[in-house]
Amino acid sequence: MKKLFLFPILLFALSCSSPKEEAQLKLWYEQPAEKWTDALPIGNGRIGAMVFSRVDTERIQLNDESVWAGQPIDNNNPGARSHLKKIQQLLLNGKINKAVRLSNKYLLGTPPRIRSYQTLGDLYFTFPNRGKVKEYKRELNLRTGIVTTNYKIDNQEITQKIFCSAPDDIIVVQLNSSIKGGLNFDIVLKREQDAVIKTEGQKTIVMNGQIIDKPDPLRGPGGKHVRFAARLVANNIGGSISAESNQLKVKEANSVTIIFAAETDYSVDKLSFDKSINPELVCEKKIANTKGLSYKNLENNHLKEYQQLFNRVELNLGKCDSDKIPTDERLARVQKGAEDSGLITLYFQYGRYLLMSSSRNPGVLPANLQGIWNKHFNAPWSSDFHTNINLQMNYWPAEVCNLSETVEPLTNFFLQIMRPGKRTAQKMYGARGWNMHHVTDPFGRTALMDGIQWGTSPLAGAWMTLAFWRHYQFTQDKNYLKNKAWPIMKGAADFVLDFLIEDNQGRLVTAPSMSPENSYILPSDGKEYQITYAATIDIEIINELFKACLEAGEILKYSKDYSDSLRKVLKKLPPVRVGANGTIMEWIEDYKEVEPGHRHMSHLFGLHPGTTITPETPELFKAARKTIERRLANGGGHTGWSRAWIINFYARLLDGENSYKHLLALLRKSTLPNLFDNHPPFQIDGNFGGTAGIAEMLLQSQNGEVNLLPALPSAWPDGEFKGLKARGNFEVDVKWNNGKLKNVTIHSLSGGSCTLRYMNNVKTFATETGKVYSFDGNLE
Ligand code: FUC
Repeated sequence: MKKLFLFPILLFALSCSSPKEEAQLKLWYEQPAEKWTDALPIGNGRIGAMVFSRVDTERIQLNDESVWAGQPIDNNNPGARSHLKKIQQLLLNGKINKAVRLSNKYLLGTPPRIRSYQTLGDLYFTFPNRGKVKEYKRELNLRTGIVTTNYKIDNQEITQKIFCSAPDDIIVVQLNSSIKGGLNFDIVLKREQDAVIKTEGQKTIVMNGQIIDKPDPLRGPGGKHVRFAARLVANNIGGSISAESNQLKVKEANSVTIIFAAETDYSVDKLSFDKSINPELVCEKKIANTKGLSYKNLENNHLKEYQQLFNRVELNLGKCDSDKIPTDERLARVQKGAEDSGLITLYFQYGRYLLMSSSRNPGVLPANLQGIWNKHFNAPWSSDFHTNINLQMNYWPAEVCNLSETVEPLTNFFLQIMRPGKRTAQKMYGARGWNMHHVTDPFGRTALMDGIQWGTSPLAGAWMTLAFWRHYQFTQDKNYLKNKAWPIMKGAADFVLDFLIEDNQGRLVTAPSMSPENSYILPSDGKEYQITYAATIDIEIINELFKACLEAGEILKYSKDYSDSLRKVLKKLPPVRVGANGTIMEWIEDYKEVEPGHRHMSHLFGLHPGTTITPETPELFKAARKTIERRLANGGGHTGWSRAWIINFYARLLDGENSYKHLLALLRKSTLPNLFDNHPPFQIDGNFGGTAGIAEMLLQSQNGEVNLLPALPSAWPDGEFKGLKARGNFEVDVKWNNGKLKNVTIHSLSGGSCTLRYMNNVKTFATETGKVYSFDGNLE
């Protein structure tokens, strides 16, 4: 039995490791999407859709990034500041029970929750009963960002193409029939609540809506909130289109092109609705702008912008015959035990695609827990911005995968979040600067939310700022550093400076604090708690943030007194320590954890995404490995994002075999047929964390060196990448054979010194902007 089972798998694995050839980069299927997680996503960073490619009734589920329930309110608990000292003293003195009681009453936000990101609605094409469908195929081509559906009915061939254009900010669908007059269908736009849908003239459907929130003591007062609109225009070649009972009827057309626009009155600058925006007019304008442009013109506009970003990176992990197998079957084979390096390449490039499609201009909000793709009115975790790992993880692949532009919406959002964040710092903690907790929405709620056991992460904002520092490190854009990153970083550091208090041993500590979202057992009463003071992650975040501020301060020639004040504080922080069982201590005391297999591994922040646990700190480096092993031995890595984090951890431990093992586990246990990450349910952070992990295995640059193939697994003996980025603004191309570096080319985009490392071989050389430097496997 066993032998029989293994034989085809072995064959399959072998066929994937022969010489290289450009991968197809297509997700493709031989049947329409049944479930939402079979459908294929498109997006331009602001609007997007899930395409089902169905034959009887095509469904295109629509999203606009700012269709959110809720409104701006100040939900900081008014009792926080006056009770903070008391709570801090209780925590320092081990009176946790009392501290919990007071925190529930005086720290938890009022109201304590946010509302949900919502679907925009659905577009349907309903066809009359037709004959038997043959030769069905649907695909998402990552090289073009276009979803194509093809099938035959009798002698007629139908083709549907759909893409979401960033330059024109519209969705474009084209249907073609190989037989003249062969298209007969109805076009229907729907939304189950808060919207009115009508036709206008004979070829246009208009949706106008406004989210009506009911009063909810947990989420805030009710009212009429975000206004939204959508507009679609259908144009035919041959036949006719007419309006009838809020739908469009296509009769005997050869070809139909549909242009769809959507808009809300949300303004990121205001973190609120802006009543001066008329979403209906904006949609009209966007559609009017396409006047005179053919489908081909629109497709060309899209391709020009899309490919300029997408084509920057090539990855090849070995030729893969399995490109000839539909993606769902391919995934199923891997889930049964096969290995498929081509599927990993596809997963990697899909991660880049998803980030571009959910976070780029014209988008103004960062990618949320589901990117921009959400069919719910009340989504799991509100499809929100979770800042105790998830939003951070979304942006891990951005820089290294040569998609720096995707960080723009995140930066601009956080430049605004600083305002309510400042209020929270002041009102809750009496501190300067700004802070937030573990969750926020587009209206910028920054108070402590959900419950003190989930939300007591006053340094979540400080963690977020590292994405902006990283953006500078990779792009060397000093203007960005000065005008955008620095104000956010400095604001977070100012908060930390004021928030820290002295503990009974004279160390500077954070209080309240927690290790997201784990609990410990307090020895004195044997009970389980979450809140404490100076959880290890806080210390690691401060180390990282201050290190970044010191470097940034030097570049910007910021005041020396300020840098000195940071250095002084760094010296008084408690050290990150190793506990009795050889793992990194998760809390300030060597407490026993309630869930040793917890999905969060926050005390490993210093290893990844942080940069303070390295081979140069051998004791912590060793303990970090033990920490992961203990989590894994107790069921860790069970959510998609948690598994993705483990890939990155092992890459930082320079352990390619274990990175690879968990990459396979991500595909085997946490990946849906459309290659969306499965938390469960669908949550996009695992896609982004997995993509970053693959890059991290091939190239690292966090500690002053460009480390080539630092965690290459034996499963990828031959391969090549082009266009990955390293800190210092270097573009890196690498080829390897038989598991060994063959050659490397560095494109220096900002000049400066470059230090290359391959295993124990290190080479430093000066570079000039725009010049290219090539070396062989010995770095000669
Ligand atoms: C964190 C995680 C959960 C989930 C949620 C959105 O709180 O602990 O697993 O991913 O975010």
